[in-house]
Amino acid sequence: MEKKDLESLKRIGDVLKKSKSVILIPHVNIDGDDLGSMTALSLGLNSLGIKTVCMSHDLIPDNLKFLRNVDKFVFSLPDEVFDTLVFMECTNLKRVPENIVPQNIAKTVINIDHHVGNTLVADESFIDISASAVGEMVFDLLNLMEIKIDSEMATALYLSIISDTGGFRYSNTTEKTFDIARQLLMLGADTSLASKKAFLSNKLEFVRLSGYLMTNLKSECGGKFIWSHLTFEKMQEFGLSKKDLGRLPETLNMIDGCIVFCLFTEKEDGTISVSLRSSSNDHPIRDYALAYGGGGHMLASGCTLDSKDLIVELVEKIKRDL
Ligand SMILES: [Mn+2]
Repeated sequence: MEKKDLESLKRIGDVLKKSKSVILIPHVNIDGDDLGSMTALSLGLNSLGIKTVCMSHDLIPDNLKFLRNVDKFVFSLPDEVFDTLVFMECTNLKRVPENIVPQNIAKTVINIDHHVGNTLVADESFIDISASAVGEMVFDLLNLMEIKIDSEMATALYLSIISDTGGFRYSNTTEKTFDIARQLLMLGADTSLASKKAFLSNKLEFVRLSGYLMTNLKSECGGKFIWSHLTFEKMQEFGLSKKDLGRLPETLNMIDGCIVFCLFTEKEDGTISVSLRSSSNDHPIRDYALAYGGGGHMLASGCTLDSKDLIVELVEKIKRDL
């Protein structure tokens, strides 16, 4: 770990240890990484007698409810001021749930993230873009704070890591990722349960919707660019809601020869949520996301389009670049 990272981690550890109450907030559309990281950190702080509240803007996906204390998550802001607020991978204010004014919630704000271009203003930030998941960073933080990682915390962190590495398949998987995974296994992480829940616990309706979308994938540029558009109506027809769609891009994006994959999902208000994936460092897709006010990683990013008219525009841009 670089010296400056170690220093910011130490400062964050000190702030947390001095806190009596801590609120943890993930980015909108909570996923396995921030959920697992928040859960592990929260349990760790509890073991020191620190009171924690985990608050999410979105409901927890059913398959991720197996972690301890996830049933204690709240979905609106409690009416109190906390000593410390921890933002878990909220890259910018667009990724923070609306109506959140950090200064009104806590005296000190901490920002933990592994995304490129984090612009969130905080008292203490720890940004490590080489980490495959924030779960890796929370693992280091807990160790630095000398908090014992029990088997349930280990399972939560393992879930973080497999969520963001696609089960150690993506190029963000490093030697350190495997090393932490090995340590989590030794600490008692239930690795097969986490994998089953992360990847093999889809709702039947989800699998059926995936099948529908698979038969309707659009192929451009000789198969180098594959995309699909899910309307709100279709999602409802299959009896699904936004929180059920977390891994949909990964489920559809498994076609040989495909470099850029894009899924457009219409939301209830008519805006379009865009998931972009690339399988080649020569064709990073983050700039597309940035152009529409989004962000993310070089090979996995997202943004929101104001209307479906912009789908054609973005599709044309990607085709031109390929
Ligand atoms: Mn992440």
